[in-house]
Amino acid sequence: MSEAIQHNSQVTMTRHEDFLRTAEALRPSLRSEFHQPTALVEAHADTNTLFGWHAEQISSLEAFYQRELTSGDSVIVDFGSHYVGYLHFLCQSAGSPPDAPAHLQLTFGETLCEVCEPFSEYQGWLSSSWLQQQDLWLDVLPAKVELPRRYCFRYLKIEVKAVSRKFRLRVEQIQVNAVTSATEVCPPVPSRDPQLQAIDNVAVRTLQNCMQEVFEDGPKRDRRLWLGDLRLQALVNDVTFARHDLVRRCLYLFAGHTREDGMVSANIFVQPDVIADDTFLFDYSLFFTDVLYNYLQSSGDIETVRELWPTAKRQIELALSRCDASGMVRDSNDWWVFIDWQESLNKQAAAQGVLIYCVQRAIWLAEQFDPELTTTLCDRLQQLKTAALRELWDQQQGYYVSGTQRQVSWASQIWLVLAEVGSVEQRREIMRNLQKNPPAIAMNTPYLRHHYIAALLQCGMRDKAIAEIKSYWGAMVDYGADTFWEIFDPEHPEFSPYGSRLINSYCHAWSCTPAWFIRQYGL
Ligand code: RAM
Repeated sequence: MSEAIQHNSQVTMTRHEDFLRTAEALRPSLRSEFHQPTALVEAHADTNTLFGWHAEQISSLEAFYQRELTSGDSVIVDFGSHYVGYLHFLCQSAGSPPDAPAHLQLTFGETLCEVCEPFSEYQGWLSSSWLQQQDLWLDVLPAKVELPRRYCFRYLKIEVKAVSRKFRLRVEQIQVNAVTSATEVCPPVPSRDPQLQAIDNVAVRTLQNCMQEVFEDGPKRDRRLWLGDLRLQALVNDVTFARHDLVRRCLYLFAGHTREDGMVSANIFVQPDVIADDTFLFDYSLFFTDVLYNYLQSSGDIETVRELWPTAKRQIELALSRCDASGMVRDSNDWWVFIDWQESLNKQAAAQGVLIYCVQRAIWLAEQFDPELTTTLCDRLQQLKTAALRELWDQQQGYYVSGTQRQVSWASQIWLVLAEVGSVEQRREIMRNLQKNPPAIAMNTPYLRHHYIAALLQCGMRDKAIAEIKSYWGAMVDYGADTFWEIFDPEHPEFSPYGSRLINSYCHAWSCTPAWFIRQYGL
């Protein structure tokens, strides 16, 4: 897997204690709510479903609570929707006094396939320790079980690995104590379109379940604050839960632990202490500026933005230092920029687009916080745009090309359109061309799809944007998604950038943006 994240343990990092203190003071308290399962289900292999399984309801919860389980028994409990939280249940014995410990294995699935396909067969390149499973040995029965680990699931498989022949087990009072930092109320979706309403509903739940002590990318994996995900979550948060304080906290977390030269990391750990990861991505660092700019628009909090502007400015300076004398971002083969999970994608053109997009936001911020810098930034913006047109535009194909192989991809078009390179008519023509003559290097994640929809809307192609939201996110809803998935390629349901779909996240921050499109644009 050539795209596997590379780490560099040699980097020296700097802590900015004032910023970290501000972030700590903004740590949210979590709201919790108990939920019970809805039924017991049985999984059947089914090639007509996307992931190969369908659930059939086989018993009520009440009936299950009467059932006596013995070694080898296995059941799947369905919670009816996706939850993030702590599992509680009561385990009783039946028959003779329990003369041996009870060994249970619990497996948690955001989707049915995770509780049906054995984790032992997992061969992806991300650690298998992400797969959600827990063994329990209960020495004393009855036992009130409260799992200390947070899990993320709709389905819970309970397997009785071993009890003695003299007694059986009854499981009762199963509950999840679901947690989130999202507010209890969310404004209703204004759309009258039932399909968009359904999509919005799933999108809002996705965001809600990712909102914990930080905006997590996915509550199953990586359970972590990533800048690229934060940027999209903050947009959806603006039009739903409006927890601007959580966005503010996340901005201070990124600014609080940087590389020695000031570059912000691509992601942050917050336990046991704040630690910026040693992964640095060109686009993610640049997005600090965009998140800050949007935060100012939605919160009006001038003081925070004044304090964090130097961090944003530094990201722009560092990114500009990657450009050659002609104003082109230098390409390379290592994992330097994200854009999409797409192994064959050449990312130079898209990176140029991201840089232009973020320099524009930096100019808007500089006008207010650093007016003397504005002219220099405007000159650089012009230089970057001119270079993009001169070096990347291929008049004959009607597309931008990328890298020495002059590759044509969706990502390059989308990002250079979002960067507002070329005339308005030229940008519209590119978006139309993507329909007529789709590049082979496709979009692999809802993350890049988000940018595609944004580009359509920016070009005034509202109907097309709605149709695309419906066909892509609507398809996930039709496939039964309770929350939106990290990865979805309807043509290749097996696709995972990590080598197995068992480890994909099925409640993923970057997929929740239809709620922003629907609410912000009044779709
Ligand atoms: C994965 C996660 C995360 C994303 C990074 C680049 O680890 O899915 O959301 O931002 O990749």
